[in-house]
Amino acid sequence: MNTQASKEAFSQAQKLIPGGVNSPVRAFKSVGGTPIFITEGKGAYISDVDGNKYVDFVQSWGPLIFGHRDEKIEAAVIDAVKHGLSFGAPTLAETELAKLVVSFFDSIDKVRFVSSGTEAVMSAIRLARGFTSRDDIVKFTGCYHGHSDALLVEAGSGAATFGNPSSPGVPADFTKHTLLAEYNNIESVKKCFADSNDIACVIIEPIAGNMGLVPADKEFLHELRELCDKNGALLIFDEVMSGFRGSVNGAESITGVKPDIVTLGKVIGGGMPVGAFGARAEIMAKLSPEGPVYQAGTLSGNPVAMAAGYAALSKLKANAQVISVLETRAKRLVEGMKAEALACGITMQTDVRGSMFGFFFNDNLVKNFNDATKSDAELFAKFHSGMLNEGFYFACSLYETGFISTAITDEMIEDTIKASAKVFKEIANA
Ligand code: HOZ
Repeated sequence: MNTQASKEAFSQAQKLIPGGVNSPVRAFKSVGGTPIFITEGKGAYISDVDGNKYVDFVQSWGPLIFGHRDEKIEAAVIDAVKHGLSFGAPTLAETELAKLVVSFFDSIDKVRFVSSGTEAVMSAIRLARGFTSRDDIVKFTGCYHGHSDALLVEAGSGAATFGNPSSPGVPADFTKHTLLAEYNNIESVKKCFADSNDIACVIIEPIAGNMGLVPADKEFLHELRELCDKNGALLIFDEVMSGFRGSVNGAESITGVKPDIVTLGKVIGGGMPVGAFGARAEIMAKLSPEGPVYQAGTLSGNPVAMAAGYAALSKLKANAQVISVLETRAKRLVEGMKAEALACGITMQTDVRGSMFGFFFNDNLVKNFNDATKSDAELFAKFHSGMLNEGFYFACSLYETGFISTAITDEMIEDTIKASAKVFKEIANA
């Protein structure tokens, strides 16, 4: 496969943009080679500057559940653009999207829109602190909640990919209120509550997607809920990635555990930059201008982003069963690849939640970040570049998740499995 134009584009970009990218994990550093530069996407496919075409299992890291250039979303965006790009004043579109979001989540009475997942989570933490009048927070090693100071501690995603789970530039004073626990280990959370009586909230990705895909055990989440209630702390589900991916009604509908605050992003923007956080009315009433907890943004509730989000979510409202169709495809994909790997003597651990899928080259089950780090990163890199060469675009880090969109057909899944068989054979025979 010729990727010369991408190589040249990357070299130009590196002269002007740190690392040549505007989000670190995109740089392909952990899988080797250079990132491919995308020219366009349509349905299940993306094309690059060299004219290569790939089946896209990244889907812009989650937002594009209906694939690239979904007709309804595209039309909604074009229509919104014709009315004006931004007003910094209320529009009907915000209330319409809010109504839709609230209709999906039992735990959300009111929602505020922001422009990114990072912003949503940062604001949710402030709200939890304001509501409880406490300072400490508990987060889990390997969970990623965006790049705000207090949360960039032992974080997953790009932070883990580059071995800097806690970043320089974050003053120790800013993270002294962040307590760390181990995912799926309730004793580690009990220890946090024993160490501090000032815990405002526990934040968790109930379906972790930033240390690879590692869903939380149901029982663990139930115990977490009980611990929070017993200690007067709020439970935050960070569903920026898993929202409308694991289930249309949130992880609460899969696990039976109701959070106090939910953070959202990705799918709710239909591909435009949007984040949101929501909770029951009593908690949201603390937020300015109703209450004293301050949070604001010039582009918050941007009309074009609201239109894209509304188009995406209303499609999901009308076709909620689509998640189980995607789940069946995702299961077939990982089971198929796992069997092909095994035939070549390679052991894979796989998991699926709705349209999210994950795999580790690991002999043992992965239940937390420590387990994930024991996966074979070199093998992952070989698999990634082999699949890219065959025309299949997977996330370029083992600490990320794969996504199926409705544009990916059963036939494409079978083609992916066939390609994986070829790649595993090449790896085994090398
Ligand atoms: N942190 C994002 C996925 N977990 C990656 C964002 C990006 O590089 O676009």
